[in-house]
Amino acid sequence: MGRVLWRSSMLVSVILVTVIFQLSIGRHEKVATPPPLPILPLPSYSQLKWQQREIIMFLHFGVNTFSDREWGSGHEKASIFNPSGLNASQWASVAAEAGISLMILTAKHHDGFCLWPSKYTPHSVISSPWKSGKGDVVQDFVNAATAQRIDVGIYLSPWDKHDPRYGHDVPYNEYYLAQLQELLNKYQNIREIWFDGAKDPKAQNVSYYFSDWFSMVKELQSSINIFSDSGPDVRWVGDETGTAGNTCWSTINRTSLSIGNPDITEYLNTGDPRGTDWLPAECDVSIREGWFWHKSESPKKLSELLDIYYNSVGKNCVLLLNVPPNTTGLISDTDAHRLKEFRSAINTIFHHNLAESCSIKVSSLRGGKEGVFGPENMLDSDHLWSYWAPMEDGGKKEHWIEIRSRDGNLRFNVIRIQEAIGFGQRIKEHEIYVDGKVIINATTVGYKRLHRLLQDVEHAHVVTIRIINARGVPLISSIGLHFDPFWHSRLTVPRK
Ligand code: FUL
Repeated sequence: MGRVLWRSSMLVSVILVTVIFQLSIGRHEKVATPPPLPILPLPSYSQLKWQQREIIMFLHFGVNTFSDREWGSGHEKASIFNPSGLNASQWASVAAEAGISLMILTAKHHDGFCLWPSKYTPHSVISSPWKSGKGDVVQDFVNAATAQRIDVGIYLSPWDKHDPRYGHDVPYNEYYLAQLQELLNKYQNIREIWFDGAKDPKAQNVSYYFSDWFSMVKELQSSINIFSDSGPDVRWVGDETGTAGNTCWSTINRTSLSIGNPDITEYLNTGDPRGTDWLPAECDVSIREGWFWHKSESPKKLSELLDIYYNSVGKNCVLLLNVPPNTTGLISDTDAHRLKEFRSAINTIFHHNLAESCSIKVSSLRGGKEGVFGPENMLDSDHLWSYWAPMEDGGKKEHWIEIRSRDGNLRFNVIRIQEAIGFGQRIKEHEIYVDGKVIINATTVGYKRLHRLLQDVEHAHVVTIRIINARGVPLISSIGLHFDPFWHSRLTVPRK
């Protein structure tokens, strides 16, 4: 009762203050209604940039490429690292053609071999025959990516099976920190750093000084995103299949997370609507079965990559797709070709938005018809700061968007909804109706939610999106009705 009274008196005072304000600025001057208050937690500038990338590329490369293994023993001879035609520009061209804006390289994997000439260990390119020990893969990678205007990231495995300091807390942490400083001082503008929680349970015990590592990273490069099971900027999604939860919050409680803890994978997969930290999920998966290149493996089919896309990017995550260079030091033609097909399929699906030729009605408008929060904002190319905002309602009313076809002939099989996450992730539950019949009953939306329908919708008149539960008024930055021709053919063409 007290709460209801408090709410009504708040509403009355908001209306009063608004009226007084309008009177005080005079009748002829128009000022815009300000945006609504955000709902915390919010993404940082770097997290927002990361989210908009949608697909990023992982490159697993190192001694495993030559030993045909996934996890090296740590006893590999540096002499096996000898790519006959390494050309990082080819990696960057493949990425650029696939519309990728960030590439992450395994500077050191669990085997401990370093792809750059580290002064803290001889177990690196220095001791390899490649370029007579004078090469630096990380430098080549950074140069090539930069030339294509692609950003770079680095993976530095905490688990090190080679270094004798591993197993001794202080010496190993000193070594690890020294390498972090070496990398982040030498190679500038690193946008993501990957701290992998993987480790054989039988491996030696060592405490990683994460707080020291993270502080050092932020000290050296301020616009970097730190990835680990527990962030602090990007979290692991909890599996390596490229699949986020059907419910996927970018919010979570960091205090409930720890790195390398197998018991938290489900929590990582779904996030937490009550989470106090903005920590969006990244879905890492390889284009092939393994993370490293193996002659015996081939890339996934286009239909599998599209499934992954819908299950990651389509569920509010960023897809980190691994494309491993081969023993020559190049991305194999088969993989490059598949990646190109993948990008072109995504472009084909989302290039045309049927909603653009429809009339859009909404349940209410913040600031009324004169305001700047109209439904047209959901059809422009700004998917963050231009959005439809309904009237504030104290959380009581239902909000809806009605997409009405002008000729009653809508044909689509994908529905896209995007929230203006700059104001916090809000939607808890939504439903979609086609001509009055419910076809989707789902939970979160976030930066992007894609519903790929089991059956094509044909000859539809009206599509209604109802937001039935949210952490505040929903703010929708974009909507789309699309037709995915690959999905359709997947149902009819038998899988090879
Ligand atoms: C895992 C590692 O063990 C794999 O080798 C790979 O690097 C993958 C991305 O993370 O945890």
